[in-house]
Amino acid sequence: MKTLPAAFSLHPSVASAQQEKQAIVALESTVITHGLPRPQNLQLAQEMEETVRAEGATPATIALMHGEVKIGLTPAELQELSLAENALKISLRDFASSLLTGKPGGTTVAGTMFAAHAASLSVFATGGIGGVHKEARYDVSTDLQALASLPLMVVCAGAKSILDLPATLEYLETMGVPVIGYGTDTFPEFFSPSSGLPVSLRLDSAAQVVQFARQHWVLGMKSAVLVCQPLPAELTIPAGEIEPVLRQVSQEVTEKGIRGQKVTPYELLRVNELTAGKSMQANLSLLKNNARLAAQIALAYRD
Ligand code: PSU
Ligand code: MN
Repeated sequence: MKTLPAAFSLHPSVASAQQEKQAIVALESTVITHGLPRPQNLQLAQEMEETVRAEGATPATIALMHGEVKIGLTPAELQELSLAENALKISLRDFASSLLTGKPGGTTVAGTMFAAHAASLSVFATGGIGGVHKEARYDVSTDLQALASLPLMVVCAGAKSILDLPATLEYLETMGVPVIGYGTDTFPEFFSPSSGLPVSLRLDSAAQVVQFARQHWVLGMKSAVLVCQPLPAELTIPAGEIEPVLRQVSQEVTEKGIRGQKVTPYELLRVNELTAGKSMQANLSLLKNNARLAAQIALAYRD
């Protein structure tokens, strides 16, 4: 195990799980600080941790609090984070800002991957990854850069069709990131019906995912393995319903001049409002599904 940078702090349950070589699943926290409203954010965070534990693995929710990079939170810290008014959204450029100001921060996919990798964790569950935005194609999420350079298995539900999905997949291909369809041949589009865009490989079990990742890394590859699990079909929102919403939200982003880190949280909020909460229901369900699969992968990886 590597020595952790001084600002890191491991929750005792994560430290002992590491010592005993138990399965650990890293969980992100932008979904808590910027992705979901209160009180659903805290409830979801607790349920994701419970889901991981129910599978026999240890959850490590990652966040920046009190000037530390915390790998695993206490129940009180999770609650404090969920209520924070001044939380920052922490991608790679934002760690030092949070540590120096002491402002709490929810880590994005990129931020969580960075901290998880520094703490020698290999499995991470999230909802959707960031990608190339439709409104401005030069707005490319740091998540893609992190996926290109940090060797973790990242379980997600694909990406939202609010993004430019063909461009996002091209970027991942360019950067050498395997995109695994878990039980699917096509890239899942979050709560929308499938994109029809091909993944690089379909796999159907946690054991196969682990075998693939080991092979990828044994070769010396440095990238993540992105595991994309579709939402159950009954929870997807029909194309005729979701597409006008996505178009409207995209137009609002352009008209209001929303840029940078604010784009994704604005879009999530508006899609939820315009679908009368359906998108959030789907989101909550897929986040827990992903936590479960990540735990199964972490268990298989330990063997
Ligand atoms: N997509 C979602 N829900 C989310 C995010 C993306 O459906 O909560 C969050 C994730 O934390 C992701 C981040 O890493 O937004 C991407 O933000 P940006 O585009 O600013 O990199
Ligand atoms: Mn973005």
